[in-house]
Amino acid sequence: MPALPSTDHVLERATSALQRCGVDHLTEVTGTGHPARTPITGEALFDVAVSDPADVERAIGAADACFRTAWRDTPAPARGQLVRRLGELLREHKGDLADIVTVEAGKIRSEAAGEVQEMIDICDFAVGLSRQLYGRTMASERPGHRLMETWHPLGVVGVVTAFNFPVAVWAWNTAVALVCGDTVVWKPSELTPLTALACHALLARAAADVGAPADVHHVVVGGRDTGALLVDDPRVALLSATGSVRMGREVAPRVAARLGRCLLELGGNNAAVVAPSADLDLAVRGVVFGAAGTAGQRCTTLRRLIVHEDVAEAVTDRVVETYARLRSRIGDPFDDTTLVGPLIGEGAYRAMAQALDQATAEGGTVLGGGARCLEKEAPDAYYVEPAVVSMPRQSDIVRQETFAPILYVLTYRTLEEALAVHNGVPQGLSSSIFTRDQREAELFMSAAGSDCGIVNVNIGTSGAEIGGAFGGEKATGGGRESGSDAWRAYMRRATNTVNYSTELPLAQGVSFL
Ligand code: UN1
Repeated sequence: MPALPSTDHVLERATSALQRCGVDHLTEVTGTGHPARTPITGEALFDVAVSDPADVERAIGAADACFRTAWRDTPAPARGQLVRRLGELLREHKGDLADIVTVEAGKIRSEAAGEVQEMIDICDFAVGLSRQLYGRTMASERPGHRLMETWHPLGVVGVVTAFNFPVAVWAWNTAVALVCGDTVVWKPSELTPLTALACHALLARAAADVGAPADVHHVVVGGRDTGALLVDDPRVALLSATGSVRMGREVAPRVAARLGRCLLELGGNNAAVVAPSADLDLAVRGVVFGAAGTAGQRCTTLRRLIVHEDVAEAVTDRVVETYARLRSRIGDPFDDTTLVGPLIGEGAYRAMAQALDQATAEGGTVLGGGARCLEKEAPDAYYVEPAVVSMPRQSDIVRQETFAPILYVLTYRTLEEALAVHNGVPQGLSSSIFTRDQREAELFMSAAGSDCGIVNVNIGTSGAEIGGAFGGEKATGGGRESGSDAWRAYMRRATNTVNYSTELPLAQGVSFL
């Protein structure tokens, strides 16, 4: 098992990466601080300043003023130049940002680098988008009239992100919001303030380099109370929040009460159906990455395996065998041989242990994994063996999202039955089917198939590319971020009717005067 580094070593790595990104951490330390921690050892690194309500007020005020006086009137392709420069700086500092992601979120090297790549990709996408904020022209029913739509910037976008994708989800929102002419106030998870300070420093540098106003972007550091100030402020035109269903249920009615806009990306309880015709080698690899990757802490993590009874034993045995091999690859996420890093903290570990107990009480059998590891070396860190649990049916615990590496295995006889189980959970983020039968694949993607926002064939549930719209249905919140036409959520649409005739015909044939 890869040995753990000391907290001092992790601190040194974080500090030098932060400095290269343009953050001098010493200036961030204040009396009323908030400790930045690393899940690698579970210990505190140093304090960062927490924003008080006056800081949040100043951030929103400055972002709002910048929107009104400068950014919304800057041509979109010129706004794109800011994002182009940000993309260049992200390329230059890919290793530094990946280091900070590993320090704060505990992601293994390749996944941390992949997350930064996702930021670079969305910057490329957004630069192209800055010349493609297209509106339609419609045929007017009146002679001498033109009917069209124009997309305008919306205002301040409040971005609230979670610990598990501390930089990519910010980048999806921010790169797109900036080219759309919005300004951004970002509240990162209180578990990952350092990644936020690094991203903010890089964006500030990009703004200085291209002559964009510094106030296009602000970071506020804090917990729920800080987030609530964004939620309730009428100047925040769009609140884009990623997190738990519980958080979404609190946020959505409050934003609705002021008739603001919300974009929610909440929990998933993602499943893969493995059909008898599936390529089992491919399916097992897809399942294991989806379920054990990122130590089960993606919103797209595979949590339920719905496998046909003819192949259930073969698939389950192979997944359990592969999980057993993972056991020697749990540990220091900075070590290149590690595949499973730490859970974010004690709460996540307790939730996992409780879920395993409940699963057993509901008739489940733990087929492998579930134990805590490395507790002697790092008593405050929480490393776990990813668990596979066979369930007799989709009981209560299976219907919940436990943000930890637990894969529940259920079997099915007919595809109809598999679909009922698949869709029989409150969440609707990501889904996949492993099959070589085209009818099954098409049915799974049809209106009568998976009810999720992401529906895959012969790949796992996680690891979506930025080019598609990302988000889900039902309790996942309905929002879409990232690619495709998700940009529309960050703009307001004006419908324009222009009369270039000398007459004034009224629509619907109405006559008046
Ligand atoms: C998340 O876990 O909040 O599709 C985002 C994926 C990543 C994004 C996950 N591209 O797994």
